[in-house]
Amino acid sequence: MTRLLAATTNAGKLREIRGILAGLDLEVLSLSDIAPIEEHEETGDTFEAIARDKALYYARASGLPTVAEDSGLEIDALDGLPGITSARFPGNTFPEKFARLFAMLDARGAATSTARFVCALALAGQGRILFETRGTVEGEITRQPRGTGGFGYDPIFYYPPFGQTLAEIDEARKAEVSHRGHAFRALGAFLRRS
Ligand code: ITT
Repeated sequence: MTRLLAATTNAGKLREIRGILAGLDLEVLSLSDIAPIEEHEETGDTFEAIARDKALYYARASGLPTVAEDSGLEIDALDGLPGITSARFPGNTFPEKFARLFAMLDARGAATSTARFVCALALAGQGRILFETRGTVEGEITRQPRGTGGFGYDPIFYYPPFGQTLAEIDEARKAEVSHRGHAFRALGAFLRRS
């Protein structure tokens, strides 16, 4: 069985990644399964650049084939914010971050907006990038946060085909349509043929 390091410090991401890769003949290790590695500092200015840097950094430090992803929410009426700043967007809690985003929408005279989640994935090993892909899911921002599933911005991300937010559906159903589901299934297909 091949060992693969899923290099993320985000417990929500890790849970989803393990679920999506579950059918493969892979041992998916997390950062807490290996000797401590100093956290990587993100400096890139695109999802792809950050995912590549993270994958190369943790692959070098661990000596393991490593998958990393950089993800976030792009709100069209806010010119793509919070985007690559999604994790560090101001607010101590997600409800505080939501309130700030709603105030920014108000300032632009927008009640709501189309939006998407983006997941840039990079697989690194032998000192180089072996595979890259990007997954997205299109939806709308809802001003009434709903649901307790998922993580992060899921309660304000309304997915029209389901008529629900991504926090109102279970993890398997989210993975069928999500940015991360698309990206990690593409990784699974790559690993199966290589
Ligand atoms: P790692 O870099 O260690 O993987 P992180 O949380 O810092 O963890 P990112 O820099 O990629 O990761 O930031 C992604 C943020 O985007 C994440 O913290 C959430 O706030 C948001 N996000 C990403 N995917 C999401 C999803 O499926 N549902 C809700 N919010 C999501």
